[in-house]
Amino acid sequence: MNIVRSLSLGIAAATALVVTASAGTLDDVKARGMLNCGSSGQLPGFSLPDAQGIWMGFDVDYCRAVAAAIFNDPTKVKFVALSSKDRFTALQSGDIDVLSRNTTWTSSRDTQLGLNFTAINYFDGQGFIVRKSIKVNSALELNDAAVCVQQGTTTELNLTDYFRANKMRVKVVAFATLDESLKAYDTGRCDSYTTDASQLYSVRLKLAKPDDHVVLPEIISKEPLGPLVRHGDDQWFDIIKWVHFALVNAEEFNITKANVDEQVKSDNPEIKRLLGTEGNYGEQLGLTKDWVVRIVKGVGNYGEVFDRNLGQGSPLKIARGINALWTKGGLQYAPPVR
Ligand SMILES: N[C@@H](CCC(=O)N[C@@H](CS)C(=O)NCC(=O)O)C(=O)O
Repeated sequence: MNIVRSLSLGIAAATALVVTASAGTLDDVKARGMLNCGSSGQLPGFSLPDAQGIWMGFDVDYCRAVAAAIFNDPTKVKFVALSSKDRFTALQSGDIDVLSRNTTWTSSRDTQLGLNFTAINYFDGQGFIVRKSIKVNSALELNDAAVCVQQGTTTELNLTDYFRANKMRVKVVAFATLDESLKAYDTGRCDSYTTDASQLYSVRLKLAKPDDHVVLPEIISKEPLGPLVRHGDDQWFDIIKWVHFALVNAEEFNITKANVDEQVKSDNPEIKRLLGTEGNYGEQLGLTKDWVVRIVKGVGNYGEVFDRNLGQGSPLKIARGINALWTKGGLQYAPPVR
């Protein structure tokens, strides 16, 4: 594979190894008593072990939600830290059951890796961070800038595309790990660091002096993020997809961690179907009737997961923006349970 092609996929060496899952991931996970979940482990708000080594974050909570649905226990997850470059091979090889790691859904990744994107749980877009001291207010003022970026990401190609489209020159300074690329930016080797906007808020917290930096207003790409599974196991694909839809539907019907026990008594037919007091929709997925009750008790609804990790209840304070529910003018919309 030539460099341009691998850059355009953002998938590096992962195409070399495409293994199709045998059906039965759910059975394997149950037999193991544990979900194997791949995530970054480096990004506050998305996935980061705390001082006790307990993984926390938005991507982490998606795996906890899956474990809650299967085991009625959100702690039954083994997290595997994966860099941008290694993430797809870990899923292809079966080291993990699901990849929940700030990963952008693109056509090439969806068709060339033997993997399936399940849903978009965060609508993101690429941005730039700069030191306030360089007095730049727009990405269009970055002509001739040195920009730090991480390899194996969609970020690399977007960066060169953007500068070319705007007839500007850029010096791309790419590293394999987040630590290296961020350090290079923090120590002044680069004028800017670029990644998905959500992650800019996250990595900013890792800089020596976060307040000395500003995120520029331009969003230069679409980065729809979501979890992935291997090809070849439609039941597992359905489960990961519907865990996301359950979280979003629970928010839409105002079912929260605090009120779910009350909501189970609701007469509203849509709530009854969602919480399993009517029908057998959980069983149709290979789970139990109360799968959504388990999820919400384990991690809360989509809005609670967002607020706690990324939103107002977190140090990142990211606005819901286009990740608001469709009923509030956003893009988060889940098909109905029926
Ligand atoms: N969404 C983009 C970028 C994702 C990405 O890997 N971003 C880097 C830069 S913030 C990252 O997560 N690094 C953390 C790590 O390697 O553990 C993609 O899917 O390619």
